Amino acid sequence: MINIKEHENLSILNHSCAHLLAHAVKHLYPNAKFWVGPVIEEGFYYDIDLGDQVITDDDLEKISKEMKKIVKSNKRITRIELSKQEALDMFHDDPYKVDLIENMGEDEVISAYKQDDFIDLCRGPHVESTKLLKNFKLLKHSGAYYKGDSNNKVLQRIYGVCFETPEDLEKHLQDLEDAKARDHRKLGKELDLFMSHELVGAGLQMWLPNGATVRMELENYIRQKEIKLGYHHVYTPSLASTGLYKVSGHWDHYKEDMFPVMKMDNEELVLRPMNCPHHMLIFKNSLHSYRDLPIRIGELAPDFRYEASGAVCGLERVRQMCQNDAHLFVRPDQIKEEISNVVHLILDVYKDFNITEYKFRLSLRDEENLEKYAGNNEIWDMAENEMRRVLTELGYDFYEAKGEAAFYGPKLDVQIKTAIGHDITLSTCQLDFMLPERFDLTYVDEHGAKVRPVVIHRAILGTFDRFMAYLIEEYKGAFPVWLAPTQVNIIPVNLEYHEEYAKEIYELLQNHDLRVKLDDRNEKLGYRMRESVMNKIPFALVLGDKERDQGLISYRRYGSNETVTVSKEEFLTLIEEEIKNKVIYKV
Ligand code: TSB
Ligand code: ZN
Repeated sequence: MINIKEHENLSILNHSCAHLLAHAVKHLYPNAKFWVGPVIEEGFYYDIDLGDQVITDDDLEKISKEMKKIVKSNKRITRIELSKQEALDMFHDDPYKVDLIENMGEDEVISAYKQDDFIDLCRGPHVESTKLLKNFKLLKHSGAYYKGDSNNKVLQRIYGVCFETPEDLEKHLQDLEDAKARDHRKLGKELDLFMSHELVGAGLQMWLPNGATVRMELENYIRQKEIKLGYHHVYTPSLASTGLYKVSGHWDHYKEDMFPVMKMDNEELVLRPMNCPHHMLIFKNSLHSYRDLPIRIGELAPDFRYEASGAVCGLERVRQMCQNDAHLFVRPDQIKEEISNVVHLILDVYKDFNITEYKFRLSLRDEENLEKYAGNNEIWDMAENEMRRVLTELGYDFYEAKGEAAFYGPKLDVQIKTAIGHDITLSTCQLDFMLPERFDLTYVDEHGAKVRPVVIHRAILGTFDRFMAYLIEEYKGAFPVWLAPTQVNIIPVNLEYHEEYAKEIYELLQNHDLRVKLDDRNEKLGYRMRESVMNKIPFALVLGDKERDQGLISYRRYGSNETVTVSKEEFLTLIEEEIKNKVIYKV
């Protein structure tokens, strides 16, 4: 999808369209007052005060019609420049505009744009006539607090988008439809992957058998990879005493994101938001020589974060998650190689899942809010420079983002854009000089002296929750065979004549460790075939007279209308090869 904000012509068009929207609203609701109408990545919106009125879908229709009228009447759009006083006089009956003007400099030239009987403050530029705005669409409406502050009044926000040609608009609307159909929350329901329930609570998802099967495959997959790379896996508890987080610094810098304390007898326990403190104690549990490093402690570990209820989103942002976590304890001279190993692992994994659209983000501290971070400036400068140097030397393209670091150090985050346009972190690799200090971790160097290791925190699949959300959207719910909850659906053409052979094939495939279903319901063949497609099962086997008499298998792949007939052995080889090679069959 196009990023309208970054595209100059489209940005002007959308900005002008926001005025067109306000113009139409003013005609229909003469008492309307206008706050701001910015261009955003997806088009534009305008925040409007309509008194007590709440905009409905019908209102959107009406406004859209009025906008079309103004487009048709071909009004010239002209720029006017005003002094601050002139602007205050002109907009005196609109408190929102007065607020904007009052915040401008005394000597600033204030510009406004006029089209027929409507005038609005704006820097511009704008198109020269309303007739150029005919390819627009109002998309949705919502409430929005004035200035984003929940103590303020709720304004009516109307979203829209505008393009140069009807074809561009059509394509964009189609893209939006496609994105909606891919939304993992919608597919998660349709494919019985996961569910939530208000009695459990917001942001707390339950993985149904289909989703759990995919997750088990993912867990086995990443664990095996890590074992080969010299990781050691552990299990640690999800609860710990508050004392642990006082030592780690979570108490001072991360408390807002944690669930409140549970008091019991003389203990104070909390649900952990991260696994690092437990892993620090595991490292500290034994003596280490410089020859033992790097030590890589991995865990598929549940964490709990108090995400705002408005921010939770399906599996993408949850309050209980399971990280594909590891902490690497390294010598300073091993930092570069170990970060490089982590990035290689990320890229290797992305190849298996065909993840190609991602960006590396170097997440740095926010120098204006230093209280958010542990440690001093000197150590932060050193950590950030080290991370930047390593990434540059390794030749990776990355952009920098201030204020996105963890409280203990800078991160290399791998950012992706979800189907519905969220920018989220999938994988992460973080450089930490703070926790080794706070936990007083040491190893013995070649001279027999005790020295500090450095810690690299990393999550390749991030969390299984978020990774699953991503996969559902990426594959549009049609998982490759190795991940699919059901890999083969066996459909006997006629139960009376073909069920026995269907059962024989069912057992054969089960004995080869395939996930098979036998659809022996007394339903029409076409119905059972359609359902197999709806469930996005990679292989549907249709077994009739020919297959039974000659001992063959006829299969149809998800996404194809072609039926292919092969021997049993050929089918087994085909599917086992696809599983082994993690083939992604493009629909
Ligand atoms: C990598 N201590 C490190 C760890 O060792 C850590 O917790 N890093 S994190 O805070 O960045 O979280 C790791 C990953 O979890 C993120 O990269 C992101 O992919 C995922 N994640 C974070 N918050 C959520 C959430 N609320 N729901 C689902 N996944 C999340
Ligand atoms: Zn960590």
